[in-house]
Amino acid sequence: MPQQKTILRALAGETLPTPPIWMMRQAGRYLPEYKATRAQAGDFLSLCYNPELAAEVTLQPIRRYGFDAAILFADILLLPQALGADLWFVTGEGPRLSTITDQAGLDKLGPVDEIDAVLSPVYETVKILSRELPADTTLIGFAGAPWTVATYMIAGQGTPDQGPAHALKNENRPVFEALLAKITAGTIHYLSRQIDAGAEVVKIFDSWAGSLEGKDFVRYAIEPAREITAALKAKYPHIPVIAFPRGAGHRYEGLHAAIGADCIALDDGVTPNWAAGHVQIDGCVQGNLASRHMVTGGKDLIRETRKVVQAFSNGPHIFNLGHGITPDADPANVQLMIDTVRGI
Ligand code: 1CP
Repeated sequence: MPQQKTILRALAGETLPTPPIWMMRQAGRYLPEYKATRAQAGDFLSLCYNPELAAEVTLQPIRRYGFDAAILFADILLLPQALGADLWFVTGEGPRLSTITDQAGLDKLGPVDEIDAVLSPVYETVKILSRELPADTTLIGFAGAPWTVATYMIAGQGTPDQGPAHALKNENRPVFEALLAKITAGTIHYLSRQIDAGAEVVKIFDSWAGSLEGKDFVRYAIEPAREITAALKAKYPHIPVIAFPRGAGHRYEGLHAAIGADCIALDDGVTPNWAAGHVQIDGCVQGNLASRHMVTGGKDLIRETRKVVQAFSNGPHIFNLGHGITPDADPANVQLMIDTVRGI
């Protein structure tokens, strides 16, 4: 049967007259309706583990803007929690986790095949969404990439330079690599269950890939993403994979083949013209308008949005931001971006 959903067509390599659109963090604090539902849930984690409310916040930006894809509302840090790490969120600061710095910490984690005991509400959210989404909207499941997830599990919080994770990598490589292997196995299991529940595409977020240098980038960013993609493709050959090694810079070149992904998501550290010539020539790309335009709006937003659309117009492209939309964004600027992409 020919594929009708625009996102799936772009992921299959089709060049469309208008790129399909969605936005990283499209369900989030810039939307008043998100804040209301989050308040109803009590806190962020309760929202993630409440299938009805998590489905509701996933649907909010679809109702408001008619995006071509919905992304499951959850967080990359639910997997560490399911593996046995303590996880909590400090209001106004962000996530906190118990830390892993040695073999003893690693040994405290539970087996991969027991993560569903914690994660089953997430699969329930996916099931609700696959029933309730409009027929032309694609449902994207996701997980963090092993390196990015490890940076939080090692440091116990977000870090500007991923210092603690680099330190463990350099000082105790066996423990570091065993942790990455565990997260990789957990991610394959977690994404498989999301697909079983109805996710039509999966995305692997490697937000901190850019801080890996030289061989480390290959070993700890490309290789785990390749392994996850290969395992999923063996079981679900028809499910497209989007890889997002944020901050890869010129190393974005060749990543479709190196990872085996159907789409490479680009941050705004590379220009659309460069990426069209060096990355999109190998397949679908996603991105890469700078998120700040959702705050600043106006003529700059229109000009830069057109630049992205124009640069990628000769190949498969999914319009997106270079990173997540921020809480201080103006919802009206999102509409202006969509209207500009769609030529309204
Ligand atoms: O207070 C709130 O309501 C929490 C804000 C928030 C939201 C809306 C967090 C905390 N996570 C999320 C949802 C989320 N996180 C989604 C849902 C789907 C959507 O995009 O709409 C997704 C895909 C993520 C992924 C995620 N979580 C990443 C990878 C992408 C990225 O932004 O780089 C990362 C690094 C996280 C960790 C995380 N979760 C939340 C915060 C504030 C952070 C970053 C913490 C830090 O580094 O300090």
